[in-house]
Amino acid sequence: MASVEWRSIPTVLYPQEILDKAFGRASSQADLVEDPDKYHRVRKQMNRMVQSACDIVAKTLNSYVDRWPSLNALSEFDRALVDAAVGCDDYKRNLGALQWAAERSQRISGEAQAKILRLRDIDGFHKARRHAYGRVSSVIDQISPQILWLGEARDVMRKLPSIDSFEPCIVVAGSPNVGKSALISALSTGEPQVASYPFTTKQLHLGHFIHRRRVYQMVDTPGLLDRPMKDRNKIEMQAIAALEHLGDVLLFLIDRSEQSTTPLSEQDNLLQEVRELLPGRLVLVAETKSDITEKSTGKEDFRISSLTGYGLDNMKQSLIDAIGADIVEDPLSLPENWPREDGDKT
Ligand SMILES: Nc1nc2c(ncn2[C@@H]2O[C@H](COP(=O)(O)OP(=O)(O)OP(=O)(O)O)[C@@H](O)[C@H]2O)c(=O)[nH]1
Ligand SMILES: [Mg+2]
Repeated sequence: MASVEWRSIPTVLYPQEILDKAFGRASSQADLVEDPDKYHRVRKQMNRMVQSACDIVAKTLNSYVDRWPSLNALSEFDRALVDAAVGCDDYKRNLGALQWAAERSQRISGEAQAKILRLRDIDGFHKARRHAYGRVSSVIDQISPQILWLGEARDVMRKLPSIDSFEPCIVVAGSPNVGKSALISALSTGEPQVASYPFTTKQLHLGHFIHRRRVYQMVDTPGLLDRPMKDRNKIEMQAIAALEHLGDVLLFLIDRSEQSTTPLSEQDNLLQEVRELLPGRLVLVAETKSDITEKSTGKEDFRISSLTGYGLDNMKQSLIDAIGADIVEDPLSLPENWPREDGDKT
């Protein structure tokens, strides 16, 4: 499964905009109708107007349904993010309402066209068209709260991190200011992406490096795994729980430098909490900012500096080994010394 491109969720038009677009295009369609006989012309025009207006309404609504990620197809992490960000139930219900309205609109179109077919006077054609427009407007009116909800949800979801759940992922945690973002930048090929978790104001960084054609993603956890869990609200806990489904290894950073804004004892407690929160998860610990700390205490798995690059290559290799994504043999590659078919067959 590739990552969900949250950024490409389409803009949702306002209810009135949807109607304006539909009626506007329908009018220009009617203008194209040519028939010297007024009776037939008007009949065709009214027919065309109803048909294209309803069509555009239905197509617009269905395009949202189609282009919004389907919850069932999401990874557990992404689903948990959507749930924490906007609520999965509302998400489903509101998209469902659009689908309903699209179907209604098609039905209204069919009914109006059948009616115009039966009518025998110009006035009747106009009336049938107006009636159909009225019905479509009232359908859009009815789902207007749902449309507005989706518009707002889109703005929230656009900022979610896009993580490919089928590629390795390193989750980087630790108290505020320990150097999480700096490390992701230092290890990243290119500029890290900036995203956000639901309901934290802090921006998270999403970086990656490539090793043997695999993309190793690194994701930041500011505002999530950076302070005691006891005073967390439900939604924050949910976002944290989402991390259970993400990542192959958790890299916990400890800052022993003078610069540290969190006492060491608190950082240790947090590490303990994180371990308990994500049981079964491989946790590796790195001491950061080695350029400004005293000699290694030897307590952590790694000692690094994102500033000077000290220890980074070594840690990166250990992470790759720990994840073990390489171990799976590429089924397309042949072992060395494999006899070639075009070789000597004599
Ligand atoms: N000397 C030194 N400073 C570092 C190093 N890594 C990060 N810093 C500094 O530490 C401060 C915090 O770094 P960030 O990477 O923003 O820390 P963070 O953990 O992402 O912080 P939050 O996102 O607020 O939780 C910045 O001023 C960095 O310049 C390092 O290896 N050496
Ligand atoms: Mg940061």
